[in-house]
Amino acid sequence: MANETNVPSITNGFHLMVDALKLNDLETIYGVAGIPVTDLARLAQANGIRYIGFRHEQSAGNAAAIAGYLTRKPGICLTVSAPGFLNGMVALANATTNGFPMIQISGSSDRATVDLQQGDYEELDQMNAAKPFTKASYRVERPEDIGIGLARAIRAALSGRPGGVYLDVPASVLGATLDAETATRSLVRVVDAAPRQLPAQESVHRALEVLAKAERPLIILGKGAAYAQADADIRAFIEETGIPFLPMSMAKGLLPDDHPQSAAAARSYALAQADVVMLIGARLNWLLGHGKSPQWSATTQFVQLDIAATEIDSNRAIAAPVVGDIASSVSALLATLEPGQIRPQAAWLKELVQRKQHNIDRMASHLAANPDPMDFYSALGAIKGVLADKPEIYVVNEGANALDITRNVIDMRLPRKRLDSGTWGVMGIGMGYAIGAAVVSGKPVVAIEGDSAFGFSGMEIETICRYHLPIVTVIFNNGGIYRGDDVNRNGGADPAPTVLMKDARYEMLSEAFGGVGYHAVSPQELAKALDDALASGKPALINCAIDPTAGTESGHIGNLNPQSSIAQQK
Ligand code: ADP
Ligand code: TPW
Ligand code: MG
Repeated sequence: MANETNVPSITNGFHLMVDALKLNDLETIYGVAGIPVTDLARLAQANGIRYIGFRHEQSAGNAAAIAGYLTRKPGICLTVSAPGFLNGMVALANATTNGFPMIQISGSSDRATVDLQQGDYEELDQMNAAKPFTKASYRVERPEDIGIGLARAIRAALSGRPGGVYLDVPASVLGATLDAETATRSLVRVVDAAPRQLPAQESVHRALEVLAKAERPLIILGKGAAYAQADADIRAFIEETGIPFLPMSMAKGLLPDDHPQSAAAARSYALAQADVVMLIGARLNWLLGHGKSPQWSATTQFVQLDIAATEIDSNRAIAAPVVGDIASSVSALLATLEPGQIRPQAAWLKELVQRKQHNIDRMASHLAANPDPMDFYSALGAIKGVLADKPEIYVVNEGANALDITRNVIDMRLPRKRLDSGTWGVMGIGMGYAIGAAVVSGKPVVAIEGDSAFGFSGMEIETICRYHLPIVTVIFNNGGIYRGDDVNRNGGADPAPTVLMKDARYEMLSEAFGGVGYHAVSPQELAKALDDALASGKPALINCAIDPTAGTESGHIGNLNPQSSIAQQK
């Protein structure tokens, strides 16, 4: 009756935020509830948004970030004020660093009190705290700005190089009322949030000319290429030109790792010997030795495809930049390429094949050895066997040795199936990425985790069990960070800085929450456990006993530890 008598119906900030998310097809929220966002989570769930509640905001944020990477829609993370906000910030900063689209929406305390620093509950100037770690940081101050605020956040997260965006929503804005008609009009559905960015045609010609002069060309695929979802065109360009390619870790599977043109097994040789390198969505950062000596030749010329113009010449001069989105750039290259224009020298391809074979043989003998206790290779040999006919499975991976050796051993055959520590080499992404991947895809996930790496997000095993997600966590338990055999240099009873509990029964964590737990001490037990766990489709954790002396300090990047000409005391 009231509506028929000119009394406008009323809505509030909670409803507006839910409506704004739904209007933009943002269908999942990853978060931790509490003041002032509990009712936002409840209302979202009531209105058909899937809400995944975590044990720690960092994992919620990591799930949102990887969901963004996989779906090209910003992953939404919901946090409470101050400490919850800060817990989520590591994930938001990591998303920005890796180029994953994500929005962290956080409740915040009373503006007037916060700004006069009068000591509010969970007081923090969150919007400004977020700025250095994000692509953009906004605050909504009025309920009628929720729609435009979310629209700005979506566009900032998705356009150009994707990244993490912070959206601050004070408690008062969530609770504020306004009339339903004004509210409806204030909502914004974002049109074309990641517009195509066409490369200049002259840049396309220049790139092809540089490649045409190459004798020993090489293509490096990065996670920007994987994110672009231009899989068929990238493959066509590589196959038509015959140029060997090298995938960065998260670009593995863009073309299958067993593709004849893959130079992965001859990586250092290929980097050092190539005369022209084409980077497709990969930065010349530390992961590529900054493009400099000793890994690279000083005379190598570069072609670089990237959406961010400022990435060009960041570490080395780029002879042929192609600035645009990768789908448009690769399609322009294909359209402009003339038959036979690019021909790698036969001798180059032959050298790479020989180097590859040598390394593949060496790897095969590592994998076949059957040491007791297991080392990383024998354990991974077992996992490789089980995953061989299951290319659709996601592999999440973190650790040091557990990361580096898995990356080399486990082949990927489909794009965007490998999710790992990425640009920062960060620990703590494991369970969050596994949950995000399982939620958006409904597909099984195998998380291969160092025992230290696992600890950063281990409590999310409860989340995995609570939502019945098909995630199998494999822990490479070598009793520590890098190794489990270091000693206390003062001879005291405390363990050494890198040592963790050697005989920890991590599998019981899974059992505690109704999941299955396995303890594997041989490759046969590990293969059987993984097979059974995947067949069941239920949450499981496999604790693998790995030789505490099997790893090396810092895995493959021990050279990054500070060196000093003065010998260490003791
Ligand atoms: P990796 O770690 O695999 O080497 P990086 O994260 O260092 O990859 O590099 C990815 C690059 O891809 C970034 O420079 C980013 O700007 C770029 N990029 C991301 N998405 C796109 C896209 N759709 N089109 C073009 N470039 C992109
Ligand atoms: C957020 C430093 C790099 S690798 C690693 C740490 C703590 C763990 C290595 O041990 P793990 O693997 O996982 O058992 P393994 O197989 O070699 O024994 N804090 C953060 N990120 C990083 N990278 C670190 C610390 C680190
Ligand atoms: Mg370890």
